[in-house]
Amino acid sequence: MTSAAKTALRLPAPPAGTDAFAADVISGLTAKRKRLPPKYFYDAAGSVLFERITRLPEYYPTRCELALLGQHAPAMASLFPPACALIEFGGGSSRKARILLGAAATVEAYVPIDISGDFLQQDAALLRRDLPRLAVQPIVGDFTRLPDLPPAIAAVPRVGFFPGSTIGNFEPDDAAEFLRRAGLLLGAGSLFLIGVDLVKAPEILHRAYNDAEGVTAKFNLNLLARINRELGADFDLAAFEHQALYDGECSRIEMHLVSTKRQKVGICGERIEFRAGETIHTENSYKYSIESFQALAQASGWSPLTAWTDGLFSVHALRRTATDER
Ligand code: AVJ
Repeated sequence: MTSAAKTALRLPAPPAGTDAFAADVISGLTAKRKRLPPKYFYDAAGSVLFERITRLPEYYPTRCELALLGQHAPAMASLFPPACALIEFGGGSSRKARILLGAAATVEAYVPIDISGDFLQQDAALLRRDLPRLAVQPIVGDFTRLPDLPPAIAAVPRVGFFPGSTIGNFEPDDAAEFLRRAGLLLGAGSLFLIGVDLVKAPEILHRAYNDAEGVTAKFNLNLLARINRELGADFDLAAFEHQALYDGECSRIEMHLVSTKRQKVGICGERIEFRAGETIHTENSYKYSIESFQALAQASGWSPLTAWTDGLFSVHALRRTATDER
């Protein structure tokens, strides 16, 4: 087909959300230091790969958090106000919330907020089947934008739940801003349970993000595969390598995709040039000490109540002390 014939063809409208994705990809890849937002890891293929990561022997956070929730759910539940709503930010599945719900029988409503609509509805149906007295009211949306809560729970005290150390993906200033805004959403006196990965020996961190089986590498490279699939780009996946390194100064794991040669990539009519060795920064995963996270929370309108830890991971209970309202 000639290129004139190609352009004459009517292309189907891009799926909803593609414009924002394309805009973020172009702005990230035309920046001086190339970067891509980690929220785009989680398409269907990326979610399956992340699920595999959580079961890797080297990736301790999920196992540790599940064990902490299992052990301390009664203590956590004892902090819940009676007849409350549990609001989960970006959980993906209700696996962790179910542990809390099992220990806190008086929770009336469960409101998971996630961008993956299909998954959210499927999971909600299973939860309704298992816990028929619980009102399950999922919100499809970007949890970082803190959408309005369902009117049915307007008068119900809320408990926030933000597991998985996803808060580590934010820059510390943005994490503080998120905590402040989540406080406005959850309301005066509310409780917040947050999973936070801890600073530890760099070798343990390095192994967790450079697993022997190469699942994390596939997860990272899937971002380029997704850009090829959804935006019609021509990334050669064989010409990029996974890199994860711990920056002790910033207390963060950085993930990158390294261009193994000088190359050009076409995306949405743009030509993006790569030098040999140039990287795309795809993720930061900040690690905190118990004290550094509590200080961040305190500065963001929350007072630390308890932190449960096994030395590798931590789950924090915070009480809202700020009195400003939405
Ligand atoms: C889901 C953001 C917490 O930072 O450990 C796992 C994502 N990246 N392996 C993390 C991830 C590489 C994960 N979070």
